[in-house]
Amino acid sequence: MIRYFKNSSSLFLAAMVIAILFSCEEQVNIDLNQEDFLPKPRSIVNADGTFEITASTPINLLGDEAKVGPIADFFNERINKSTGFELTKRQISGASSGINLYLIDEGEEFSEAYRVEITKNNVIVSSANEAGLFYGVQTLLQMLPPEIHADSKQDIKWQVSTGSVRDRPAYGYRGTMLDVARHFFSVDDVKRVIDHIASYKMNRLHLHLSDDQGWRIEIKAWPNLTKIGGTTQVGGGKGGFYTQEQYKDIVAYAAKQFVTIVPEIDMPGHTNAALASYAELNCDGKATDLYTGTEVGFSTLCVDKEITYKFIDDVIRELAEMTPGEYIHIGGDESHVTPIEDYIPFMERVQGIVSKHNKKSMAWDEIAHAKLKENTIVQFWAEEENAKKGVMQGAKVLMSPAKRAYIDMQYDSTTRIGLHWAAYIEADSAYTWNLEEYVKGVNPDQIIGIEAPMWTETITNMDDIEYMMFPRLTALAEIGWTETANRSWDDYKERLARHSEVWNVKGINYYKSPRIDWEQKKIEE
Ligand code: TNX
Repeated sequence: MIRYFKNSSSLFLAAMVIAILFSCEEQVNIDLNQEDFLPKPRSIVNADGTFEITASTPINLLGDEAKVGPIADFFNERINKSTGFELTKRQISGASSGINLYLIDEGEEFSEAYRVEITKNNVIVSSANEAGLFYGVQTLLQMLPPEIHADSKQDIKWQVSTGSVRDRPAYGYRGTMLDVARHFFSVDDVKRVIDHIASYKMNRLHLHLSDDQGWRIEIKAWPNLTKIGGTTQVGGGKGGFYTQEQYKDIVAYAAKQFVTIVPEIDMPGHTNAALASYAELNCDGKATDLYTGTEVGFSTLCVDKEITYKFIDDVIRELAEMTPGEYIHIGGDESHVTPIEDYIPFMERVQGIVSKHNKKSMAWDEIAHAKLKENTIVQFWAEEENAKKGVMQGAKVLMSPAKRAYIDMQYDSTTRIGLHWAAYIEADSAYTWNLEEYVKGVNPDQIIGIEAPMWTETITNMDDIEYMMFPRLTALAEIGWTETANRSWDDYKERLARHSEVWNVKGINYYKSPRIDWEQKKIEE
């Protein structure tokens, strides 16, 4: 079964010969090197010729059907509306004509690595793991005409160029954060964000589930958190929250696209919604008023009260029970009214609660003031000193430098939404940096990856989210996926311009950055 790998180069030679023989046939020949892949794959080999998907193309499942079947279903679902096809799945034992999804049962040392090999007769997407197979399918989708994303049937030929792609990510953690506390977003909105990030091979969605302005996750032991704390948001709107069933639905939806949800309960600061819901969490025993403004740093849990730790234990326990991912994010940022001598033992104790529930802690970089538990991740956003303090304690760092990776920042001073306290982040500024060099003293092997946070003080609906995401999400996804040596702004911006046709088809209102020539057309032979 593994033989085609060894012979792949001769297979391509054969494919090329066949392609030349049949070159009089009418076909669109796209050079694979001109494809608008985002993020850029590690290696691309072009061949002459095309493979066409028709209504009768089968999807061959090679390997464990329970694992490969859902990935075939995902592909079918994605292409169904635009093609009108429902491709037949069949379990077979060797690659055949059609689209082959091949889960190799041995021998790949890199998780998420995949290959896509295309000849005139077949497509073989292969990987040693399901995530890799899924990314191979995402790459195949990027090879198809942009109209593949239309929601009505299109009368065009569904051709892809022959050749091969071999690929694997540079970093294992590639994510986005969505702040659902400042403004609440529906389950459907969160699912659309998951679709977006997964299509660029990101694999984590961090949900900022609590802050001064709102508590967004049902906790059965503390019902007022949502009954009271869930009823507001910035600007005074009605807020909202996810029931545990809805949260589990989000987790399951994300898992199908190999995205892990990282839930955050921010503490000891950013806690006004909880403090307004339960008087006993306050040192003076009085509930605060609900808050709908955008100030930060004015609230704190009462670190001296035992009830505070009972509260945290209940919240983390319920959250851990419905979160299959390994991390619980415990915030720890901007606790300006918690004295440092209180902050440190508090963050140490909360890490212990997280481990007790068999999860690992993640927290904003301020946590490095405290003693870190083994496996705690420091999320760098503001203070390089904190990131360095973290690695000196042996911790790994997640990179979210606000000056480059905060997708709630305005593009320039005229952007109608967004903040600019860290920087204006134009399309090129989001792209032209790398994880290895950003903080001197934090080395590649100490970095787990990248996360692009979307804070939502000024962002109120899906249209706003997409406007701030595109075209920066693709830049940050590529920084996490593609090795630095294989990236360049000039090459990226051309791929991006061509890829924007996908956003047009999907109805995404993206920012038409003047740094990009959006009229760039696909180079056709
Ligand atoms: C800083 S980043 C914050 C958030 C704000 C954000 C706005 C971080 C850990 N804290 O509370 O929403 O700036 O950009």
